[in-house]
This record gives sequence, C-alpha cells and structure tokens, in this order.
Amino acid sequence: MTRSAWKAEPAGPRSVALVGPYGSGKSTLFDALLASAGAAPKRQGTRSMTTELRLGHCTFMGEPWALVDCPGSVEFAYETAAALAAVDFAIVVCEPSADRLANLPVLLKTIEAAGLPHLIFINKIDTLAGQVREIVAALQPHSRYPLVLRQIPIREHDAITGYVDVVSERAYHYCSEDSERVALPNELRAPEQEALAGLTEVLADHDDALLEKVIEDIAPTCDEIFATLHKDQASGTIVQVLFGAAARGHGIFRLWKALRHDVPPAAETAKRRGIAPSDQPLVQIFKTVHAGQAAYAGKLSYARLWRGGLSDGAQLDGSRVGGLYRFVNGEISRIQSVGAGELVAIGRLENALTGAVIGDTAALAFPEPSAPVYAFAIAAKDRKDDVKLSGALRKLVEEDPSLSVAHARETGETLLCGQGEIHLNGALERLASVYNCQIQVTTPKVAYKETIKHDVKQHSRLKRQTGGHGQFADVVLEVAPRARGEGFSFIDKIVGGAVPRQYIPSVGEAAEEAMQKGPLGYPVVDVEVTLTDGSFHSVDSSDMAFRTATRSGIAEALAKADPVLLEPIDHVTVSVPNRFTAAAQRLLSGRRGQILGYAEHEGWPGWDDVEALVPAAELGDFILQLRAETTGLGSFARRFDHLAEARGGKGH
Ligand SMILES: Nc1nc2c(ncn2[C@@H]2O[C@H](COP(=O)(O)OP(=O)(O)OP(=O)(O)O)[C@@H](O)[C@H]2O)c(=O)[nH]1
Ligand SMILES: [Mg+2]
Repeated sequence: MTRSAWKAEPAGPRSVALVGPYGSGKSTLFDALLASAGAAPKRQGTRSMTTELRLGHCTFMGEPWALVDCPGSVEFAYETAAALAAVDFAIVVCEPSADRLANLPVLLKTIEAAGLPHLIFINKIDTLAGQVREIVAALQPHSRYPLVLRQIPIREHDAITGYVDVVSERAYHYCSEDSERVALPNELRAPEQEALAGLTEVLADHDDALLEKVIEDIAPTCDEIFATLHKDQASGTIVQVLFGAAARGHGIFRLWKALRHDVPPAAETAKRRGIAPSDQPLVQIFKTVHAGQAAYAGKLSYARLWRGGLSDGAQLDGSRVGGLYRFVNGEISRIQSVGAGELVAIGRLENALTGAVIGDTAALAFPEPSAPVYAFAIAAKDRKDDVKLSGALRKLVEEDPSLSVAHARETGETLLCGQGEIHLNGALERLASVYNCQIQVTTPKVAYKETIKHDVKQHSRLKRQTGGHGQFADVVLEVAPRARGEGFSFIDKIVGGAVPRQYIPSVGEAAEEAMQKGPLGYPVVDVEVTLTDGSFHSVDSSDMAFRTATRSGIAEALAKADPVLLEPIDHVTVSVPNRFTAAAQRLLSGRRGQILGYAEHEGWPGWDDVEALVPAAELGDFILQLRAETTGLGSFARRFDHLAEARGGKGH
C-alpha cells in the first residue's frame, strides 16, 4: 500500500517544540532529530539540565524545520510556555513509566488550552518494564483528546528490538541506522490487527465516511486511515503516540515522518492565532538573550515571523534589523532574509521585549510569567558595584521575565524573586559569569511590625540652658493602642494655648516619626497619640525643641505601653492535584497555617485549591517542601492579608 500524495509540494518552514517532564530525554531527542536530518552539532557538549530553550534549524527530506528544545523543570516553565506560543506543533516527550509523568498533566492542559496540535513520544523505550499500552492507559486520563498508539513493540528476550507501524502494517527492526524494514512477525499479526481496529474506531468518531465503513464491517484502506489521521492530528483532535529511544537513535526517523505528515503548515497556525493575512511582516519575540552566544555579542531576539518576509537591515516599526540568524549544526549562522513562518534570531532590536509583537498594533496572546514563589535578598559585595548590579539585573529580567527584582520598602532589601532554588541560583551564576557581579545573598527578612497593648500618659520636658539662648518645650502625651489596621493617628486637644498653635503640627510629625522604630526594633503601627497639655517659653521654645521633646516622650511611652511584635499573615492559595489535597493541608498546618477551606481549581478537573492564612515567616522556603511532597506539581500564590500578634514560631 502506498500513501497518497497529499503533500506533493515541499512544505514551507514549520516549527516544533520538544516539551515534557524533566529528564525525559528532550535534549537527547532534539540532538537525535537534528542528527537524523544531518544537522548534528559539530561540537558535542556534555548534557545537563536544560534551563533555557534552545533553537535548532535543519532540513528533513527537502523541507525546512526549526526545533525548540525546552526545559522540563517547572522552575523554567516560562521558557516552555514561550516556546509553545511560537511553534506549529509540540512533541510531548515522556518516559515509559506511569510514576514519572511529573508535570506532564499540566503541560497537556497548557497545550490543549492553546489549541496546539501535538503528539506524545514515549522515550527511553529500552527501559520499558511493562506494556506500552499500559503507559498509554496511564496517560489517557490527562489528555482531553483520544490517544492513539501508532506503533506496537516487537520484543525479543524481554528487550524491545523494533516496532510495527499500525497503519502501514510494516515491521521495523532497530539498528545502528535507526531502523530497517523486516517481515511482520507472525505472532504480532493479531495484536497489530487489534491495534488497527482500535485506532480506526477512534478515527471513525470524527469521520462519517470511516464510521460508515466500520459499521458495515468494511476494512478502510490504508490511505483512508492516513488521511483521517492526518486531518485529526493536524487539527489537534487526536493525539498520536509514538515511541523510541533517543539515546540510541531508535524511532527517530519514524518520528520525523510523523512530523512531516502531521505538523500543520505555518500559515495554518497563523490563521488559528487570528493573524490577518498580509505581506506586512509581523514578528513576535519569544526569547531575549544578551551576550549569550559565544559567537555573538549583544542582544538577540528570538522571533516567530508570523507573516511577511524580512531582510537584514530592514526597518521593523522604527527599529533596524541588525542581523538575522539561524542555529545550524549547533552554531549561530547569519542569513540574509527569512520567510513567513520561520523561527529566527534577530540582532539588535534594542527596544523589543519578550512577548512583543512588532509590525502590527494587534496584540497577540503571549504567556504571563507565574508569580514568584521564592526569593533571595541580594546586595553587591562591593558597594561600588551597585550601579553595575542594577544594570545587570535589568538585563537578566529582560532575558527571563519569570525572574523579578523588588525593593522591599519595609526591610530595605533588594529581592531577587523567581520560581525556585535552581532558577535563582542560575540567575546568580549568570550575574557572576556574564556580568561579573559578586553578590552577597541572604534570606529575606520578614517585615515584622510592633504595636502596644496599653494606654500610657507621658510627660516630656526639654530644658537646656547653654550660654545665652536656651531650648525649652514641654508636652503631655497620651499614647493608646488602636484596632488592627487602623494605622497611626494624632489628636490635638490643646486648649487655651498651653502649646502655641504654630508648634502643634511639629508635635504631630515628630510623634509619627517616632513610630518608625519601636522598642522592639520594628515599625510601630496602630497607635493613637493625643497631645493633651504642655507649656512653653516665649524665648527658648522652638519647633525643634517641641520635636525633640515629643520624640523622646513617645520612645519612653511606647516602652512602657507593653509593646508586642506583629507578624504579617499572608493569604495563601495552594494548587495541587486532589490526591495531594490532604498533604497540602498538613503542610500548611505544620507552618502555623489556618486552613480556610478548599475547592476545585477552576477549569482544572482533578485539581484543588487549598486556601489558608499563613505567617509570612513560614513561607520563605514553603515551595521547596510543597514540591518535594507533590512530585513537583504543587504551586502557590500569596498576598498580604493582615498583621497578627506573634505567638512563638520562627524568628523571635
Ligand atoms: N535509557 C535511555 N536513556 C536516555 C534516553 N534518552 C535520554 N536518556 C537519558 O536521560 C537523561 C536525561 O536526558 P536529557 O536529554 O538531558 O533529558 P531532558 O528531558 O532534556 O532533561 P531536562 O532538560 O532537564 O528536562 C540522560 O542521562 C540521557 O542520557 C533513551 O532513549 N534511553
Ligand atoms: Mg534538556
């Protein structure tokens, strides 16, 4: 049987992102796909955890491709989300073990929400312990669309030595050149027929002509199945499952063929994203790199050219294109022009940020980085480097919007905020190696406050006689607690000019200033100060004298008024798959949290949101424990809720 020629013309440029749980072999597969297309990197580096997306260009069977290798760790999820917003298709790479799906369910939800066609590649098939269809069954509940297994394994002595392609009914043996065709083993005829019937049934759900044949028990032709499969896969209503072993180069050619057939043309993706056709170039930046490439210095913007063509030196909304680049054989290579649908790196677009759309006023959806869940307090080791550090931080955040820098007004600290320990350590490492900034890192301080429990009446008198002109002020102040959240207030109850009018505002200001640091060392809140009486001297009294008298009076009064520490309590929403809901509640309670309740996470069946009030002091490293206890899936959001009297716990 032969395939019909629905792709007679070579297709234009198409792009594919490799996504999936950490360590599932995406980078290995990326390299294997490029190698299979004759575009292997010239220099093979050692492979470690991927922390930012990588772009690779190649040609397979005369058609141009861009592949994007994405990080698997949730701490770098923004890179993955950005890549998914730029490509035509996704390969979801996973391991042949139901225990190692990690964030795969979340990824599938993201991909489905974006309407991005995708397939699943079960990698490391050489390590499969059970049955491939058991893996597919474990994956199915996480996919909105039916998963269809395209291949069944050939086993010899417990090892998988090849596969049968279910549609073409051809058998292949893995070999050093990927695979070679062999005769279909007799014992696999029955399982193959069963798999084909299953696949046909799924396809028939979307295709009336096929359904009719299934009902009438007529076997559809191979071409009919291919055509329906292609249509459903390209529209994303079914998800093919293939398998192989990237590290051994097994199943790579088969995967390439699936991509060649089933990845929609770039123009279709543009249409799906609502981009009006025109010759006017429309570019969207999906990654920004500063000085990142060994062979390139300066700013590089990775972009998808949604439509139109682009030449080096052209004007793009007032910015000049300062170089166009592809990544071939692992190296950056300059080109003169690119066509619609390509992924390309553009040099020197100084004003363009990640996510920016250039060439049209229409906004084009782009992922927002998740709110930070972890932070370091940072400072330049040498004060001289402060300016250098702030410039470097600006570039770092431009490169990675899931990183942010905040100035904590209350503690005076500069906070580097991000998605976890590895994420932030990576940023520090980059500050040191790329920007030559030596950083001192500390745990962020908690913004404690204090208040008082009792009223105190305080008489404060300043009387100095040094030579001629002296200083005199005399005030009677009442200091009293206010309800939580009411803040500071000053009341003037002077009658009969005991303190002259012109000095009273100064008394109020000085009282407020005195609240900046209380007897416990923290800002004082929710206190009322009343000026009830006083006296003055017609020559020696001054603004300054009244301020000084007030400040020392307040300091004394606060110390006597039973000061107490207040700690910030945050409102926390923890999101977890519901099998971890009880664990999340336990973790929160263990951190002095008061559980408010839980409910299903909106739009995410099987996930819960647990809400609680938790002291901020307990949240610094909460994400580390939450991820450890939820196989990396749990996340949380927090916002300040209120101040509460500290009763034991950390930090005091
Ligand atoms: N047995 C086996 N191991 C593989 C295969 N493919 C990759 N590996 C191994 O799996 C480990 C992780 O591979 P990577 O390619 O770095 O995985 P990744 O998905 O890119 O990892 P992150 O980028 O950190 O998410 C490495 O030790 C690889 O050698 C395979 O087909 N079979
Ligand atoms: Mg990787």
